[in-house]
Amino acid sequence: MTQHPHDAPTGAAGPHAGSPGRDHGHSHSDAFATREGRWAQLAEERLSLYRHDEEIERGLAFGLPGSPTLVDRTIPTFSRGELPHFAGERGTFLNSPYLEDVNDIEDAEVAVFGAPLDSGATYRPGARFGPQGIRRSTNLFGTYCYELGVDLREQLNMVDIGDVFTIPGNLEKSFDQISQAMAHVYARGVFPVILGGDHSIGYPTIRGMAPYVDGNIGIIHFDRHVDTQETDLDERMHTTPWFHATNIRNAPATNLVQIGIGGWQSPRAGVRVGRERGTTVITVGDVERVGIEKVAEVALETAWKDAKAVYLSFDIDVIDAGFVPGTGWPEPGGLLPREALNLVRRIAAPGLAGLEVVECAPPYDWAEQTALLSSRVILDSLAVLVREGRLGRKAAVRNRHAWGPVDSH
Ligand SMILES: [Mn+2]
Repeated sequence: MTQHPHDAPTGAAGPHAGSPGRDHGHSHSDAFATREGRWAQLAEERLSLYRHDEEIERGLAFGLPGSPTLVDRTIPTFSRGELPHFAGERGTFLNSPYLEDVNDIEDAEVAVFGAPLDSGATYRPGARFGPQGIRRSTNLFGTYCYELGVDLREQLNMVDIGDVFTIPGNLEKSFDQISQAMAHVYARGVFPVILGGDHSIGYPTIRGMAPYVDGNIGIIHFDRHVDTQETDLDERMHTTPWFHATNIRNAPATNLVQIGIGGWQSPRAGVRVGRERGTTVITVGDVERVGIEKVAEVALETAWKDAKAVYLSFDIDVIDAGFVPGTGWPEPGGLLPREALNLVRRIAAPGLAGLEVVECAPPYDWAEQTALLSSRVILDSLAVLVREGRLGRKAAVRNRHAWGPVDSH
């Protein structure tokens, strides 16, 4: 990675890889000393403040210095940059830089984009507002995560490239638009993060990246529903993405792992397809019985078997309906948020090729809780990818307002 003097080193340095600083304190056992809480206290010290300081300088230049009565001279007159979190509509995912000209995408390492589509919904619509709701929910997050020991603003060259122009009256044209967008990002070596949209987008996203993967793609799919039937209500809907995605030559069903499946919304047609094609289904009961660590291990083993890339498709309805009212098919009895985030962190660790979070429908949401959890799935995945050294290595060359590592001059 390009290393700026102010940049913190990244790399496989999680709490379970050992304590970054030798802690020979006597009040706790060694095991306690290597725990996450202590590890993170030490890890924070190594994170740079370079992008933070740069943002404050820019804020003062563009937003004018604050009034003379303010003691904190980093505060501008007009809010620019991160603070305060309640001021204005920040607009992009986590307030990351907006990239208007997508021809410049190669300058970034990660591109976030929305696929605002709910024409594939067979029950509640509203996921077309998902990208908007997810972005807005990130207004209350900072760029630093305590227990993951990562600051995305300092470590990850991420941009928000806005939304795909979907065609609400025509799913197939929308799929074509989404595949074309995905191909544009993925073919240029940029890591895609897609804000859904209903789950029908799972097919066009895989279709867009597949030609650029030199080998098989494994898919790790979190959902209460299998989504493997061929059609629903006579069309390719949000209940059908994996039937069509696993018809793609290098996205075999045997590399499809489905976690959190269960409940009373399972069309039997999809179950038959999964049985015939050999998908791997892990229920919420399986997660309870064998535990998160083992489930993550099995999922990774299956998805990565003879594969070159693994893609994460996360349907927010995999989480118990009590936590995610704002979704197209709420299903009680799903994963707890803590379980889901723990699983996602383990699944991201060996590396991902991209990820999507789908089925967040803000019109049914309360207090932004579904959008907040959707954002957490993305943020936690990215932070783990950075911490493990899978992302966070590419410095921007052209973007003056970029995040992430800085080229050594
Ligand atoms: Mn679902």
